[in-house]
Amino acid sequence: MSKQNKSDAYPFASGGWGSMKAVAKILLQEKTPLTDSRVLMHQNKPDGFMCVSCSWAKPADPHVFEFCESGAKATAWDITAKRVTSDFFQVHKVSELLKWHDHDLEEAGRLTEPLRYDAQTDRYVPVSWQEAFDAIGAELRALDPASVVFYSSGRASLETSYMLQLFARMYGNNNLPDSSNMCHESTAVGLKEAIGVGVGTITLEDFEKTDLMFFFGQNVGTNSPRMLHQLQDARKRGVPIITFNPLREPGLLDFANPQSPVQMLTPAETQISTQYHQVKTGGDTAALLGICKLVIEADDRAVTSGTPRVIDVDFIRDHTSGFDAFAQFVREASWDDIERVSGLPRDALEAAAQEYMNANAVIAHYGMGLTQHRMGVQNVRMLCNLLMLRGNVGKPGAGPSPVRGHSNVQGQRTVGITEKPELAPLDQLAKQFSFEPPREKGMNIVEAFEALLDGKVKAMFNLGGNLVRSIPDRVRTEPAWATLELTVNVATKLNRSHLVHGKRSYVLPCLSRIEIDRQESGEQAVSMEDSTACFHGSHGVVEPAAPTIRSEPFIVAGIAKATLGERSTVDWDAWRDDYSRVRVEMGKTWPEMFDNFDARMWTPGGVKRPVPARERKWKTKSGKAEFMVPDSIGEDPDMPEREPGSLRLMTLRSDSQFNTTIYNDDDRLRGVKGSRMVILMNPADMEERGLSEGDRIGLETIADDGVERRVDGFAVMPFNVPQGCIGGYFPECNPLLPLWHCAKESKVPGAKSIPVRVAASVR
Ligand SMILES: Nc1nc2c(c(=O)[nH]1)N[C@H]1C(S)=C(S)[C@@H](COP(=O)(O)OP(=O)(O)OC[C@H]3O[C@@H](n4cnc5c(=O)[nH]c(N)nc54)[C@H](O)[C@@H]3O)O[C@H]1N2
Ligand SMILES: Nc1nc2c(c(=O)[nH]1)N[C@H]1C(S)=C(S)[C@@H](COP(=O)(O)OP(=O)(O)OC[C@H]3O[C@@H](n4cnc5c(=O)[nH]c(N)nc54)[C@H](O)[C@@H]3O)O[C@H]1N2
Ligand SMILES: [Mo]
Repeated sequence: MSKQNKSDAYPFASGGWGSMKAVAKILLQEKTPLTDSRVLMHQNKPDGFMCVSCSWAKPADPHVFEFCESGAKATAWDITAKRVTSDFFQVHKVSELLKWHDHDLEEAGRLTEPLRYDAQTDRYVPVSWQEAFDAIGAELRALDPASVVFYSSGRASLETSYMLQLFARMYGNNNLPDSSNMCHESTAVGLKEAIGVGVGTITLEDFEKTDLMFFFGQNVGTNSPRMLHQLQDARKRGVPIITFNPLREPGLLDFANPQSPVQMLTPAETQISTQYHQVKTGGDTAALLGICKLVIEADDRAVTSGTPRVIDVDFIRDHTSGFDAFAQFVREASWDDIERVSGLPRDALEAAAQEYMNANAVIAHYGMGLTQHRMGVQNVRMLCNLLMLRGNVGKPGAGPSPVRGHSNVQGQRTVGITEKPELAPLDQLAKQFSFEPPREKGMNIVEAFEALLDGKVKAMFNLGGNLVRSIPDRVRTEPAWATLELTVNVATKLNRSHLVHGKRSYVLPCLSRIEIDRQESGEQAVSMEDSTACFHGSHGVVEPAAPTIRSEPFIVAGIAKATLGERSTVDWDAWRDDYSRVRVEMGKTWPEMFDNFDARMWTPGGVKRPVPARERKWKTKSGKAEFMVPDSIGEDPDMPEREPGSLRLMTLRSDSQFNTTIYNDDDRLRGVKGSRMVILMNPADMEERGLSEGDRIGLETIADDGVERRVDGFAVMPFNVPQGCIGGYFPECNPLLPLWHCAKESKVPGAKSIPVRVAASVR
């Protein structure tokens, strides 16, 4: 862990002076009084609030300023001085607001009053909380529970999530998708199959014990910048970092630590990646296979020559199954295929394999570059194959490290937000709350939208999120959203999904976690789970944006009570008044995780959730960690190289956005300024198409389902990216992503490999 000098005077971490300027700019833009920068002091501290941006671990011994540029922006965005009151809707009709840019909608400020859509005037009009709850309750009672979906976006606390899953199940369905369905569900499925638990196994302590780290498809500088501190410390110890990423991401190359005055004043940046391999998008299974092949062949030679073995023979014998079939497959794999699909020459993979074989404890970090593919689950399993070859699971300094997205997305799954009944403790819930929970599988997010397109989904309850923008296939899904009978959105800020409303629609403004939450029993705290499976308490530090805003538990309790009435044995009012009562129930449902949680939730560094694979206990079908033989080495079934000139589009985040929340149009780290409508392209691909920098192009999806998917108006920008691969921004590119182009086992949309062609170009 980092041993920074606590008196270091530089408040804005994550990447040098540019980062500090960006933070100052957004504090000014949001008119947050400068004193509010003191709010940032409470961010990610054991006695403060947990950042609303990413879910990276919170150290027990935090820095003075345990936040980064991205986290500071997210905080400023929530505690903005700007407000959207009901007067705003007197001025702006919904049809007018539909023409606004995503940025401008959220930039208008915090929502302050509960709102109901009024079709006659085409406006949102104020409604009292009780009226809203009663009306929503009546609507839900009138609908078939099978036709209602409860989406969670990943920010809501463990307490709110526990309440929501119980409400949905008492109401009558398991339709509880969350944002991980578009994100790390490939991890939940892949790691569960491989090592018996759907979360990563490392904690911050492992950073101090590791001798090598891999980075597959995760953009740490933008999406989890606080992690750069641990990476920098490891680098100072001489730990190599080997990165696989099609783009040369500045945040993965160097890091200037703004908490270190010396670094800020001199150009003494730390080199983050010691090897950087620009794998082709979708080529990771092939690259991993190449490294596995080199390891297994080195081991074969060791057997022949009688030298020490290269693979961890004891681990493989005692703890795994399926090794022989995997080794056979690996030995037979051809270098031609590996090099063609990965886009990497053999000697590059040899350099990576050599480091891997020299290291005793290896961590593999990864993100959307592995999971958001048709082969997303297979990518995750190949990564496990590589780790397992040398026993790199369940020992200090080693293990898979999925870097999760939303600040409580992992925790929501932990407390029962899941459409998969087998992952929820239904028997226990039945006993604890005297009801019969539904046993049929619910819908994940892709299935929910397929059903919506088929007219089978009638209502969507959204605990955060902006699905109209975040989901694939906007050309089809956005019009379908407008056919819903009922949309209920619990939100902090206005977004497009509130405007493309259902026939009846409610927008319910909720507190941000940064705000003080006062209920009958006093100020309330909530809790979340970070990326390393540690739970943390969090309480707000600023006054609510308006006295009419309610907390998420308040809103869920209100709707649950109004919908379920006598049917429910839960005293929803009591839960609303005192969240520790919810934690007591969580403790009854999962004593191993939440027993006596109220007393433990403020533990510095968090409460470690039991993760059996950390102890080499494998909750898989065979009771062992499982090797997997890949179906193919990563050729995308939707993307055979069938059309000359076809390109693979990866949709990316900039450093000025949080998912569909756009802070501004710049991407400082990648050097993009003033527009998000850009396509990053290899200069040779540009030349082949007669394109020069700044030329305008349209992109068209290559698919034969008769749907035209096309977006125009992109400017081409030359970029260091492999030929055949291009990058664009999410959510602007979402109309190009077909709903069915998703991983078959996890249904995570293949947002990192959309087959496209350049449709038109204008100079
Ligand atoms: N500031 C900020 N922080 C965030 C978010 C945000 O929007 N803004 N979003 C949050 C959420 S919900 C999530 S899920 C995470 C997402 O964080 P990441 O997992 O980092 O996701 P992306 O930004 O989509 O980009 C992933 C990286 O994968 C690379 N990549 C693309 N295709 C491939 C491939 O085929 N192989 C490999 N090896 N690499 C590839 C891209 O070049 C990019 O660097 O961040 C969270 N944190
Ligand atoms: N093409 C493409 N598509 C993608 C991705 C990609 O990389 N490429 N990434 C996918 C991923 S990883 C994810 S996680 C999804 C995200 O998809 P979503 O969950 O749909 O979207 P967000 O942008 O995270 O949600 C933003 C909205 O949440 C609301 N909000 C903010 N804070 C709070 C809060 O504290 N409480 C409540 N109730 N509401 C709040 C605000 O109103 C805000 O407008 O998008 C996915 N879609
Ligand atoms: Mo995500």
